[in-house]
Amino acid sequence: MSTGTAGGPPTAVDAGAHDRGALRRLAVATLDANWEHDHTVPSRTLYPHQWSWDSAFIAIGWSHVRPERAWCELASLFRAQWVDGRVPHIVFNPALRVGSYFPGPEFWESGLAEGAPAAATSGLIQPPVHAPAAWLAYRRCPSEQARAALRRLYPRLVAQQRYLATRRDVGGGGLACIVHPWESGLDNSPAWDAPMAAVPADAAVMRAYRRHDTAHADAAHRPTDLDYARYVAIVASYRERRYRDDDLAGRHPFLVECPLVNTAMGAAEHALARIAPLVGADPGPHRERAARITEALVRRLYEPTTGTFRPRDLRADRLVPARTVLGLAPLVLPDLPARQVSALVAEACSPRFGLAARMDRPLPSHDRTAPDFEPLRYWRGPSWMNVNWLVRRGLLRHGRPDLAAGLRDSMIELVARSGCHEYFHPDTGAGLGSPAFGWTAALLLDVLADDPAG
Ligand code: 2M8
Repeated sequence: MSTGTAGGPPTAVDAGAHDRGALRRLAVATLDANWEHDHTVPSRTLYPHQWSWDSAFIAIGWSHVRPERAWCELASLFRAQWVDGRVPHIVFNPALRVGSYFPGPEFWESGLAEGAPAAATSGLIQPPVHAPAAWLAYRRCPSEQARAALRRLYPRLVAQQRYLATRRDVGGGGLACIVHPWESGLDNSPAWDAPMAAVPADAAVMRAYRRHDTAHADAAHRPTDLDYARYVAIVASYRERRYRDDDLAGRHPFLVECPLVNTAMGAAEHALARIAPLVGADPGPHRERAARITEALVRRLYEPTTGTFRPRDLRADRLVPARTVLGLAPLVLPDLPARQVSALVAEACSPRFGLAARMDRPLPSHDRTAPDFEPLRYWRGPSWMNVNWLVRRGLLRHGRPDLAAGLRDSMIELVARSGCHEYFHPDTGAGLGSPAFGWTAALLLDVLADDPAG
């Protein structure tokens, strides 16, 4: 039933069979193969270190099969938290050779920054989905050990939120801004094209570096050299000031309020409100902050004439034009007002995203009808398991189990057909990117477990 390469994890399950047991085994084998002493790598080839939001999704998967690993995963990530509260988007494994990933620790120079941890890390963040992950892991498998782990994590999760809500509120409107497209997790989304176009860069700069990704994945599926030249230039600007956030507004080339990052920040406050009583803390302030974040999201990122949430480019002071899947993220918020919920469901069910109770194609990462929709290129069209998972949770939250079921079937179908790939062709469902990818396996376990019949 499952196929595999000698010594490696299995790679696919007979597409027709939909044998839930085989799918589960495939997912567990993928996570096991990516486990690395105290964390799980997203991919042995493309991403051999620890990534921040990957670890949160992966912890949810571990909670279904080896709950102690869920807590170990989160604990190892938060050991690399900076003194200011930021949780770095990459924690580098010192045992790996130089050049095993670009940009590696020698590029980031985190050790020169004040308040950086002993481990080498990047200086950026990713969507703060860790508190919801911790809450789900606890709820899935509550125990004294789990409660003790939550007690240790809680102050760190609070510090992470404080960092985002204070140092990163560059726009002053109650939302956190991202200072690099990598912070969104949707690196080369068309959402970033307008703000990125204003970053001066020359693709030839990349001749000085060796990209690691294009040695392991088709270059036509990855960001371009010009994208990378801009990524490098934005990091250089932040690194020059040792990743300080004090005068970002005046000088930093990329400052954007992202709907996904801010939705995650709001969802984190909701999760902390559930965790607080378990660890002897007051849930009240979390509830208040959650309400303020939702209100700020609607005020600053919702565009009423199109009924969409879009990122706000703080440098240009306008919403970006692209309608990407990032705009569906606020559905996750339980207190999103009914008007915005209806608008997002309409957007998701439109031909742009094709959500349905019976989906004929998977949910894409970008508007299918847009001229810059690219079915093969990374975050510019392909379907991703983590985004599907978030949208599905939002649909369940807002009373649309019919649509949530359609999305769930589509997610299961993708893995049954193609294996635990990093992302999938949005028309054919063919697997793209890394073949044995951590969060795909983890979130598959979670959606499988959600079905009493599964
Ligand atoms: C991708 O991002 C990294 C940079 O952080 C890369 O392209 O090298 C993104 O898909 C990101 O969301 C993800 O966390 C990371 C590891 O899976 O890979």
